[in-house]
Amino acid sequence: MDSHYIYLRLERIPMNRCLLRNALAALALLLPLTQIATAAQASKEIKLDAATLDKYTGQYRYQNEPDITLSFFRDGKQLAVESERMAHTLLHASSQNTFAPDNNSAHFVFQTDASGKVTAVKRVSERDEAEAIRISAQPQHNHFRPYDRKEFMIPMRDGVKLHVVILRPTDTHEPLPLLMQRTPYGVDESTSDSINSRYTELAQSGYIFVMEDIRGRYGSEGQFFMNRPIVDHHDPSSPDPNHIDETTDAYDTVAWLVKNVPNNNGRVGVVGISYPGFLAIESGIDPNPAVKAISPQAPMTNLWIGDDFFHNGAFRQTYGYDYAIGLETSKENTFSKLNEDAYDYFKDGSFAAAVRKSGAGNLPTWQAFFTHPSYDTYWQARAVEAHLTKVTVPTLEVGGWWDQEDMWGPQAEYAALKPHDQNNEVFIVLGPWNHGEWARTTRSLGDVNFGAAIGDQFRAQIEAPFFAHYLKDESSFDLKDTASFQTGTNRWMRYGHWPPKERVTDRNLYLDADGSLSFTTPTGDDASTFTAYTSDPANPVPYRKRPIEATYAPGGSGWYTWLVQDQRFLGDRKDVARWTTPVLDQPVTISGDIVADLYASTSGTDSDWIVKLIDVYPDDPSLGKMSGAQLMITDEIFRGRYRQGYDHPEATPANQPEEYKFSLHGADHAFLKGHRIMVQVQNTWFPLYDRNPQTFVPSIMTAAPSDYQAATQHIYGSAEHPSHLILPVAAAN
Ligand code: PG9
Repeated sequence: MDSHYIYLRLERIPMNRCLLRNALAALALLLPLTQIATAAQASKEIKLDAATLDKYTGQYRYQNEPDITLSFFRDGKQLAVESERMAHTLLHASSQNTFAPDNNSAHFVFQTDASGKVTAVKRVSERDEAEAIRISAQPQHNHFRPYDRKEFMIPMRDGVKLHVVILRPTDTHEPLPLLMQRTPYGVDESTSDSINSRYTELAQSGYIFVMEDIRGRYGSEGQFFMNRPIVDHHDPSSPDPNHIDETTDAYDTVAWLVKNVPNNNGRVGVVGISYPGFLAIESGIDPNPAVKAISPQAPMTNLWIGDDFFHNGAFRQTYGYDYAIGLETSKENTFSKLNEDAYDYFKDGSFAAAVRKSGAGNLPTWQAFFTHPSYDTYWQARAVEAHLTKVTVPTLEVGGWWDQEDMWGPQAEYAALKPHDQNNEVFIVLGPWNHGEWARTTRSLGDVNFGAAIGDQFRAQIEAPFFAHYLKDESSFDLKDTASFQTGTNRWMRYGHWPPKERVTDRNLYLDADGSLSFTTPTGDDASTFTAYTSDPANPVPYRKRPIEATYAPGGSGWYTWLVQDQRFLGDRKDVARWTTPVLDQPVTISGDIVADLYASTSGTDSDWIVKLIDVYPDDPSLGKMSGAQLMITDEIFRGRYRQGYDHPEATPANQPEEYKFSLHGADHAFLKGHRIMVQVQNTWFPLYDRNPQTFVPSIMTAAPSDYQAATQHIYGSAEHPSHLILPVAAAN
C-alpha cells in the first residue's frame, strides 16, 4: 500500500497524496521521497574523519531554485543537512565525497576545484539532479520551533470518535489560537518537524495545530463517504445525532477543542488544500462560533460541474478511477499502480470496461458514476456552492491558474460568497500554481519560470497575516479583496473584486475560417466559412505526452504539470483545429473570466468540445525550453449532450450548427509583444476524459464498442455563426 507522506529522514509530512508530488518537488531539492527512490541502491556506509567532514560544512544555494539554501554540518562522526524548511537530517558517507540520508533516496555529491576547495554539491536522485553552489563556509541552523505532540479521540454527537493529533509550541505559555486541518489522508505522522517544514510561517507565528482524521479514515471511527452531502441541521447547537456531515463533525471537534485543550485563546482557524479545502469550507457552514477564520485552498466544490470527477458533464475517467481506488479500497490511501500507459489501458472501451479489468469490484464512487452520469439530485446534493448563501466567517480562498484537480472550486466559492460579503471578509488569491503548489518553495511550474518563489510570498505576506489578524488581532493583513499573480508580466496585482470590474472590456476574438484570430466580426456565410476535420475515437488526442502514468504513480507522473505542457507535443494532428493571431506588436492582457462561444456541428449525434487558449512564445533561444512553446492559459471541455441543460442529456441533431457556450474560467495573463495568441479546438482529451462515442447513447459510461464512431466536425466562422472567445481585455498601463 502506498504511503502518502513525504519522508525526510525521521519526520514525515502528512500530506494529501495529490499534493505529494508538489511537496516532493518543494522539498525534493532538499531530499526526495522514499517511495520514488525505489531503485536507489542502499549504499555501503564508510567512516570519514572529522577533518574530511569539516571540508564540506557550509551553505550551498541551488542554482535553479535560489530561494533554497542547504546547510551541511558535522554532527559527531556524521555529516548532517538542514535548511529553512527541512529538519536536521543525518547523512552517511558512501565515498569520500558522497553522502545520503538513511533512506538512500538521493545522494549529495560534493564538487571540488583544482585546488581541492569544495565549491558545490550535487543532489542526485533517480529522477533528476540539481547543483547547489557553496556560498559560505558557515552553515546555518533552521529556526524550527519546538512543538509538543499529543493524540486524542474526540466524541461526535452520534458517539463516533475522531482521531486528532495536537501540536503545541513548547516555548511559550501564551494562550494560543487553534489551527485545524481535517483530512482523509491520515494525520499519524504529523510531528513538530513536519509542521515546521510544511507550515513554516504559521509554525513560526505559533498556533496549536490540530490535525484530524475525518470519519471512517485512518484512526477515526465511523464510515467514510466521498464528498459527504450536507444534511439539514438548522440548529447545530441542538444536535440531532442522526444528522451528521462534515460540517457537524467540524462543529463538534471545535466545541471539544476549545473546552479541552489547555491554554487556547478560544479562536479557531481552519485551513486545508483540496479535500481538506472542502473540509475547510464545510467548517464555515453553520460554524461553531469559535471558528473565526477559514482558508479553503483548491477546495473541491462541485465534483460534477468543474472539479475532480467531471467538467461540464465530461467524465474524468483516469482521475475517477485512480482516486476511488485510492480512498475506497481501504481505510488508508491505496492509490492505483497502473504499470502500463493509461492511454492503452483505457482504450479498450468505456469506463465500464476499465472497471471490469480493475478487479477492484464496484467501489461506491464508481457506482455513483454509473448510476448518476448526469447532473441529477445525487450531485446537486453535493454541490457545496449551493450552501454558500451567507458569509459566516472570514474566508481566504486560494487557487492556482494551472490546478489540474480543483481549479474551479476556489473561484466558484468566492463567486457564491461575494454577493453576501457585507463586512468585507471574503478574499481570494490566485496564482501561477498547480494543485496546492503554494505550499512549495519554487520559482517555476514545469518549464515556466515566474522569477520569484511565489508560494513563499503568498504564505508569508497573505496567509500567515490573514490568520494572525483574525485569530491573534495582529494587523499586518492588508489584502482588500483579490490578490492575483499576473503571468506574462510576472507581477502581483491587487483588485477590488474578482474578476476585476474596472479597466477591463469584454472583446470577442473570432475564429476565422482561414485559421486566423481577429477582433473583427466575420462576414462570410455558413456554406463557405468553417473549419472542418475528422474526430475519431479510435485515435483520440492524448491530453499529455505518452506514456501516461497513473495519476499518482509512485515513480513520478506527468499529471502534476500537464496543464503547462508545451502543446507542440501534438505535432500537426489534423483532429486539432488551430487559429492564431499575427505576432503581437503590443501586449494583450486578459484579466477575468474567459468564455468560449462555439458554433459547431458534428456528423454524429453527440460530441465533446474542448477549447484551449494558448500563448505562443517567440522562437528565441534565450527563452530556453520556452522558445516557441505553446503554453495553455485556460482550457475547458463541454459534453455536447448537455447543451440544453446538465440534467437532461439530449442527442445533437447531426450536421446542424449548434451553439456551445461555456466558461474557460479565470486568467490574469499578458500575451507579450512578440508572442501570438492561439486557440485550439478538439474533441478528445484522452484518457483523462472518457471518449464520447459521438453516437448518442443513454450512458457513455457503458457505451458498446460499436457506438464509437468517427465524425466530421465543423467549426463555423460565419456572420450567422461567428465562433469566438470572449476575452476580458485589460486596458494597457
Ligand atoms: N483533488 C483531490 C480530491 C478532492 C476531493 C474529491 C476528490 C479528489 C484532493 O487533492 O484531495
